[in-house]
This record gives sequence, C-alpha cells and structure tokens, in this order.
Amino acid sequence: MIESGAVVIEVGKIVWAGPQAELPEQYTSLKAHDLGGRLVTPGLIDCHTHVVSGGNRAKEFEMRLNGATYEEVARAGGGIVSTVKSTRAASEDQLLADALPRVDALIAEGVTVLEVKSGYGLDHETELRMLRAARRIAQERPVRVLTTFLGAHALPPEMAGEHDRYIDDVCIPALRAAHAEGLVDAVDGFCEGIAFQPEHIARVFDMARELGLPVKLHAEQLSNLGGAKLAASYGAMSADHIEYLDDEGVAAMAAAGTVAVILPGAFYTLRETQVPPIESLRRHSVPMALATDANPGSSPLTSLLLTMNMGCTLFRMTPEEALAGVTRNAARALGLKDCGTIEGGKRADLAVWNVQHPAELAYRIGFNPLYKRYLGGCE
Ligand code: DI6
Ligand code: FE
Repeated sequence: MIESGAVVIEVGKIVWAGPQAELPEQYTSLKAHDLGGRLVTPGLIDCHTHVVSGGNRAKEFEMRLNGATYEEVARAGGGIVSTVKSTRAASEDQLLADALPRVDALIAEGVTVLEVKSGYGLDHETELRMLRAARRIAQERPVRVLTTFLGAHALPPEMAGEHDRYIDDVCIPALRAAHAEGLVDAVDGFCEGIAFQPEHIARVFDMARELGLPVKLHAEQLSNLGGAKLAASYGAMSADHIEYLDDEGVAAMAAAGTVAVILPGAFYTLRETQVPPIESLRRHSVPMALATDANPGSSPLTSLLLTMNMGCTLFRMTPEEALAGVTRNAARALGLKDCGTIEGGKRADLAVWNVQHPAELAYRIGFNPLYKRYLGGCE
C-alpha cells in the first residue's frame, strides 16, 4: 500500500502511479481530483459469472432446504435444465433486461470488468442469443464485458444420454458459429459426473484450439475427474471451483500457469464441506482469483465484496489474497494484460473506497464502502 499516493491518468490510461511526494514535475500542472485520502484499488474484476439467464430457481432452493442434494435436484429435471427452459423461452431483449440489475449490483461495488458465460441455451440458437445479450451489456452500462462459450455445461433434456451426439451436433457447430459472429472470447465446459467427461471436454477444447480461442474449465466442483489437469494440458487460463482438486492437479496448474478461480458462493449455497486446497495452491504458487459465479442455481450471488469475505472466512484466504483475487489474478484468469493493477500503461479502471485499509474491503458483510469508480479514466 502506498500512503498519500497519486495516480496520473491521460486519455483513459494510467501513465504514472506512486507516492504524491514523488510526482514528476511534468504532471504537477494537470487537473487534480482530490480523493480525500481514500483507498484506491484497481477496478474490481468478476472473472466468472452466468448473469445472463432466464427465470430463477427459488423453488429449488426450498427443495434443497428440505433435504434434496444439488445432484438429486439436477437428476429430477431441475437444476441447470430448469434454467435452460426459461432461457430458451426468453428473447434477447428479455435476457438483457434480466441481466442488467445483476450487473448494476456488481458495478455498484466497483466492478469494471465482467465475464459472462453462455450455457443455459444448450441449442444453437439460444447459446448465440445469450452471447449477443452478454455483448450488449457493455453498450447499456459502463463496464467491460468478456464473453465465454459454455455449450458443454449440461446435456439438454431432448438429448438425454447422448453426450457424444450433443458435443458433435450441437456444441461444436454452435461454437464455430458464435466464433464466426465475433461472440466468443474464451471457451469453457463443466467437467463433472452430472455434466461432461474429460473426453467430451477435450473435443470442445480441440475445436477452441483450432479457432485460436483460450480455454478454462469448471473442474473438480463436486468430485475429482481430473478436469483441472486436462485444462492445464490445454494451457487453460483458469480452472474454476476446484474443491476436490488433488496435489497432482495443483502441480499441473502450476506448470501451465493456470489460475485457480475460487467460487465460495457456490460452496456456500450448496453447503459443500470440501474446501479447495488453498494451502497447496499457495505452496505451488498458483495464482488465486475469486469470483461470484453469479447464477440462478448454485450461486445467486451478485456481490464481489461478499465473495471476498467468504473467501477469507470460509477458505482462510488472507484479505490481501482476496483483493488480488478480484483484481490482478482475476485479470490474469481472463487473459487481460491491460488491467488489474495500478501501474503505468494500464487502463485507468479504478475503485475509490471510503476505507482506511484494504482489509476493510473483505471484512464487512453486506456493507458497500464504494466512493466512486473510474472506467477508462471516466467517472
Ligand atoms: N457449476 C456451477 O456452479 C454452475 N454451473 C456449473 O457448471 C451452476 C449452474 C446452475 O446450477 O445453474
Ligand atoms: Fe459457473
């Protein structure tokens, strides 16, 4: 932390940052914004969300309170598949309208960059519609949006038991089409017993490679299928959830430079008890990011500050790790080199807080100390 710091911004970019006493002469005549000694951090980055989706799953929340597990709900036709029904029924305008209040909640807490996944369409047309709605968020709100194709999220009910046919006839053609339309920044999958096996994910990742798209994976959330290791073998930007990750998987991620995206909102909502291997990730110097996983089923969470708190309280991450997890390492999880830290050459995406010390951001529960936010230098 720099006490009494200054940040110099020119045309949307940071050109200098450091102690005010060392401000270079050439900048002293620029227009100054006095932030009153408040803490300035990089704008927050939510690197894993499903904010575009139809309907909600409050009913299923009740089912689970009555004892059903996430997997039981999924097998009973609820879960992801119920959101697929509502998403297919929604127009692009409706999907966008439903997403905006969630996005507004994130922005209100200093978020400047947001990742949004498809994966609730599971047919060609709806997967593309979700991605178009996601792209439009950045036209409607002051936030940068990256889109991820998640066609391999679940098997649609009309193709029950036909994983191979779904991957070949729906997922891969939809990925090609979405890419051709400029709708895809990265490719994701759900590698899990209730979703897809590593060999299915590998086929999707082969196509991503052919198209020159980076990959990431929902891995080791409910069991260990070796998903993170597979993702690492494709040079994945991140492996996400990873509660059931073992040391071998951690080592593979470390060797590949794959970021661990920790999602405490899903852990909390599902009342999971297996915690991600934070200590092992530290030991292997795997960068850790934190994200909301904002989705209608396993993580109806749209607060990145609460996510930071959960990362600390549930997983014993330090407040400093939590802050790096929603800034520097979240940028890395998205393959972004132009944001996530406050230094010369980066975009002027900043959050200004009514707090004295960074630990205060992770410490409070349900309190928003944001004073103001700059996106590309604009308030
Ligand atoms: N893991 C998750 O936590 C979300 N997707 C996934 O692959 C949950 C999706 C949902 O329940 O709607
Ligand atoms: Fe997710």
